[in-house]
Amino acid sequence: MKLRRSLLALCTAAAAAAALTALPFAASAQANYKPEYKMSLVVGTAFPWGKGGEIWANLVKERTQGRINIKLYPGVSLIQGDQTREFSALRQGVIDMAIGSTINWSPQVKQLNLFSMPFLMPDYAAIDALTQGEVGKDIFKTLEKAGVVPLAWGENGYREITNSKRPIRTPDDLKGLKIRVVGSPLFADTFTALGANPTQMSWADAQPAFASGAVDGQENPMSIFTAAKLQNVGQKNVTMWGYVADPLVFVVNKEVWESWTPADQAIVRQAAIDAGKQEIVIARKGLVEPGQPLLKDIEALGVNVVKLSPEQREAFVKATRPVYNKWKPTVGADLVAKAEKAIAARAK
Ligand code: X2X
Repeated sequence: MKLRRSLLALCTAAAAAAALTALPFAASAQANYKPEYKMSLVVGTAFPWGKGGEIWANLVKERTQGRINIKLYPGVSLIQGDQTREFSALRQGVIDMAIGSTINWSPQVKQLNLFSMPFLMPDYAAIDALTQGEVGKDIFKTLEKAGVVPLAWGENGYREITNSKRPIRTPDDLKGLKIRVVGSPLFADTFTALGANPTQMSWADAQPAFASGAVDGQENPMSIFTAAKLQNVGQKNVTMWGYVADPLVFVVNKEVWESWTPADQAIVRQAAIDAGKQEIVIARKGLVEPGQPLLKDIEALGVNVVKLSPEQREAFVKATRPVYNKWKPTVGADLVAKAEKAIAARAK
């Protein structure tokens, strides 16, 4: 009896001692945590992209029991709407984490222009062959070297051409149209090669420019078209040409990442992977099912949707081939070759 009591006392003392040493550690780890982490996004939760951000933030909050609390900043509001500055701001710590388009970060990370090379990726299986394969791993290594922590892939989508003037079926139909393009010079080259008149502006500036008629057209995924209601700002002609698609990348600022315990890092990484998978399904909704129901919804809004025959599409491929070749060395000849090989070997 006496022995049992002293054993019990010993165990209690040991447990108390363990608690005493464990407690300050946990408390100090958490003391470094910010009350709120800022997540940058170009668009909000009405769009698949913003939904992905919401899913990621919610999963992290739930799985860390609120230790990591993420707030969404859509409209790239932490950098006054200038989406091409997002990557630098992430590196500097103005932004804690982001889901960013490869296009917006490509001025700083030239390899990301890969996805904007005209007509590189003929179908969704081709996008997956890149992001989920060796090319995706190489690009993550590049991003790590550039000073951020990449965690998972998502998707904005295939960028289709729209305009207020006329249906586009041939490169000639693009002649003279003023087309708003995103931040990478590769886009200016592509639209110049097609005879259009490209003008670079942020997404924030673009929408009033469509409304006023200052620009005639633009290119964006159909999920962006519908959520932003571009039919209401004159964009009545859509051509499904699938010339480029922009994946999204889930990343965290390096210092923020290093301030988290390994267990919390694992939670944030897995949550990004889970959110990315869900986001890709949302982004493709209505476009991968037979008959592409999303296009019927868009037609019902009074929009003319042109689908190109393989021959018609080929004319655009041909017209933009010099741009593709010009950009190969900038993107990296080895990376482009690896991507072409992965696409040729994809399971269709
Ligand atoms: O600006 C665009 O076109 C958008 C919203 O698609 C991106 O941020 C790349």
